[in-house]
Amino acid sequence: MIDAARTLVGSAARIVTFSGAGLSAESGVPTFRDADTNGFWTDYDPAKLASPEGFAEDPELVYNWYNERRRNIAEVQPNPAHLALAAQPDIINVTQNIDDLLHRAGAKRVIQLHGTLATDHCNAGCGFQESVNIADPPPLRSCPDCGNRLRPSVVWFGERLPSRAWAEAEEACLGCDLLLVVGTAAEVYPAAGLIGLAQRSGARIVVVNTNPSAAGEIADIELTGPAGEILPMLLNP
Ligand code: BV8
Repeated sequence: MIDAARTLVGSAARIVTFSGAGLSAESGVPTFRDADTNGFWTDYDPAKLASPEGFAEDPELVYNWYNERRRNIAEVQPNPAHLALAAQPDIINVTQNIDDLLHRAGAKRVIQLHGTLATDHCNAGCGFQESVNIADPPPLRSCPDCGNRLRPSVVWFGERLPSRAWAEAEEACLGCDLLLVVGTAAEVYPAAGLIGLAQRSGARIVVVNTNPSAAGEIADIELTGPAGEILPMLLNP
């Protein structure tokens, strides 16, 4: 299977990757689905905390939960999967991840559909935003411009995706001839809809995942195993 996938990679002119939490798992960043194996997921329901309602109900809890995740990401390193992608400058990386590991691996073309932990912005939408030091993040605080709260610049459940990132991701998936789907359960929409969009536009689909996923049903090739082992085998010359 890996040889067949390598042949697809070799003959593809425009490769796009669509990734999720599994891409960063081997770096030591907990995913959403294996919540029972690590601290900051076990006590909380991500879908509840990662929502405007959750933030409104307990802004301190939600903001501190993101700061815990910020410190975790600051302490870990890109893994061989991030590095293998970063070594291919022509690949466009569409990711649901809010970490900066692809950027730190040197990837130049990264589209973050669900935002980033590296920035806060005004929850009231006045336009204020500022970068934060994820290694030593600031506390929950008010917007200096309008007095409302600042929040992490991530997309919460029930919120629309950033329109520019969405447009760029759609264009990339419509125009690609190979979509590598890496480390995602492919259950969160509208992001997961990009896989079907690419396929309907004629792209071949290769899935890399340690477990079966919804993407497997429409994949041309499904490679089962850790991204940190498979992507170097798939992409390195
Ligand atoms: C929207 C940022 C509408 C925040 C995230 C009911 C009510 C409200 C909404 C909905 C609803 N029903 C459906 C919806 C839509 C909802 C949705 O899809 N819900 C799902 C749960 C059914 N979507 C939304 O709400 C979206 N917005 O619809 O707005 C709208 C429209 C117009 C105008 C206004 C509003 C917004 C969704 C974005 C939510 N934000 N993240 C944060 O991180 O805190 S989603 C979150 O899930 C992350 O981004 C994560 O990446 C993403 C998806 O999860 P995965 O990446 O797939 O991670 P997961 O843990 O699930 O899986 C990991 C995979 O990796 C597994 O398959 C595993 O096997 C694999 N793996 C593990 N280790 C490895 C590996 N693979 C390879 N190698 C390894 N080593």
